[in-house]
Amino acid sequence: MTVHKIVLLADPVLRQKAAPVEQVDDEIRQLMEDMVETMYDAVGIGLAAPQIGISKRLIVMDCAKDDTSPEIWKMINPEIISRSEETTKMEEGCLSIPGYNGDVTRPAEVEVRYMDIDGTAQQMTATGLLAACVQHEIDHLDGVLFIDYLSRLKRDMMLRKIAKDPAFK
Ligand code: GNR
Ligand code: NI
Repeated sequence: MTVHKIVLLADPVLRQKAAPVEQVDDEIRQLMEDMVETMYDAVGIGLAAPQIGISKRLIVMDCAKDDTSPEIWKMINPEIISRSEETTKMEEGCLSIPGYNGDVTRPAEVEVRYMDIDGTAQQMTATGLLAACVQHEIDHLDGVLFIDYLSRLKRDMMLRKIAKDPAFK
C-alpha cells in the first residue's frame, strides 16, 4: 500500500487526456488500492489517476458521510452515458488546488458506464454529491478542472491568488 503524492495545478499531466486501460490486471488493481489510500490520506471524496501523475482512465470515490460506513467506488474507463436536464449548483474543491473552492453547476443526475476491478462492464446512476463527484473525476480524465467552469472574473481572481500562494511553489 502506497500513499502517492498529489500533483498540483501547474502540472501538465492534469491537462492531458488520459489513456483508456486496455487490461484490468493486478497492477491496475494495486494502483486503484493505492488511489483509495491516497484519497483517504488527503481527506478527499474522490481521486483520478492523473492527480497522482498517472495518465490512465481510473477514478476512485467515497462520498459516504463521515458517520456512515465507507462506500468505495473504483471505476475503470468510466463514461457518462446520460445526463439529466435538471442541474444543481454545488461548492467544489480539488485536491490538486488545495484551499480553493467555487460553485459549479452540473447535471443533477448522471448515468455512468464503467468497468469494475474484475473487468466486468457495470452501470450506475449517481445523484447528489456522488453525481458532482463522478463528473468532477471524469473531467480529470479529460484534462478539465472545476476552475474551468467559473466565470473568467472568478477564475482569474483565483489564479492570481494561487500565483502568490507559497503552497503552490
Ligand atoms: O475532495 C473533493 N471534494 C469534492 C467536492 C465537491 C465536488 C467534487 C469533489 S472531488 C474532491 C477531490 C478531488 O479533487 N477529486 O478529483
Ligand atoms: Ni479534483
